[in-house]
Amino acid sequence: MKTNAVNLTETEYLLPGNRACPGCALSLAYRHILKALEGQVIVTVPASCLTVLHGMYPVTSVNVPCVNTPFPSTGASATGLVAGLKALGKKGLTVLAIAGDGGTHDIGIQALSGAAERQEDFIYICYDNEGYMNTGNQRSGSTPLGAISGTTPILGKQQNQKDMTAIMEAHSIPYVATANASYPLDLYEKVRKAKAIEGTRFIHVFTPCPPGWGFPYSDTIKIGELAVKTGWVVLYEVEDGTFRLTSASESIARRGNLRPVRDYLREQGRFKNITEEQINELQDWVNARWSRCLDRATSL
Ligand SMILES: Cc1ncc(C[n+]2csc(CCOP(=O)(O)OP(=O)(O)O)c2C)c(N)n1
Ligand code: SF4
Repeated sequence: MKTNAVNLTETEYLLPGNRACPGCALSLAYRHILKALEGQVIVTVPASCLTVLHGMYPVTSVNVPCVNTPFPSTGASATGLVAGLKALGKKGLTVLAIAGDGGTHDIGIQALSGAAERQEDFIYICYDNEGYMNTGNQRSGSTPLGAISGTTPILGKQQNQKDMTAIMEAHSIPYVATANASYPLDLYEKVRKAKAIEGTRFIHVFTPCPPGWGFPYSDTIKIGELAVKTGWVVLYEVEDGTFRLTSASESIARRGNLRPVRDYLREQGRFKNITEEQINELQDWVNARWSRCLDRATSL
């Protein structure tokens, strides 16, 4: 049965009163990720906004066990947790490694790539707020072309983001998927699916960040939806090599009408100095990826 707002589990693992900013998409995504894992999970997380959300000892807003790991080591930490559970003969627990884009695309890529190549048995979720937000919005390998950040002031970043999901797919792991906090049920179902699969599973979750991206706290859901409606984010999964568009991306593919990427960019202060040339470059990038996705979506 498909998950909907009525049959979604009511149990909460992310409790009220966490330390994330108002309107943070990470809180919404994390809430649904933990619901999907039903508390049967050990989380490992490097320094990030998520560690801030978890809280400072002796208080925490999360009622699942969690290991804080050094920034480059999330894949290694998850590998060790899986080995430890096996040595203890403990079954039925999922190891969840979850890190930001800085901790995934850049600093944690080596440990993650090694673990995926060894087919270690854990779920890795990258929540992507397209910058090192916890330390004041420095540019990361996921910050887009033209975006202003703490380390790309005035002119914005001069390179576009790297496609981490494609990099993970190239590791031939059994499950990779993209998701978006504005589509929490799609995210929930992908985590449920990943939970039932053995081996390294990777989910990339788009999580808009109001203060870092320069939009009002009340617009988080709208920004996430616009990302999908313009093709900036494509919702899909690849299970054992089979590609499938999901949720709103699948509906758009059937109707065939992406909105211009300009509609997404103009809502955010970080793109206030973007040039026409850069907008055209981003539109070409979006178009090229969308047509690759349509070519792969055999079920359409
Ligand atoms: C080795 C190391 N370098 C730098 C830091 C400082 N630091 C802590 S959190 C953070 C930003 C993390 O960015 P990201 O992984 O994208 O997660 P986000 O903060 O955006 O949630 C940085 C640079 C650190 N803790 N360890
Ligand atoms: S800085 Fe951004 S990602 Fe971090 S807690 Fe605030 S809204 Fe969330």
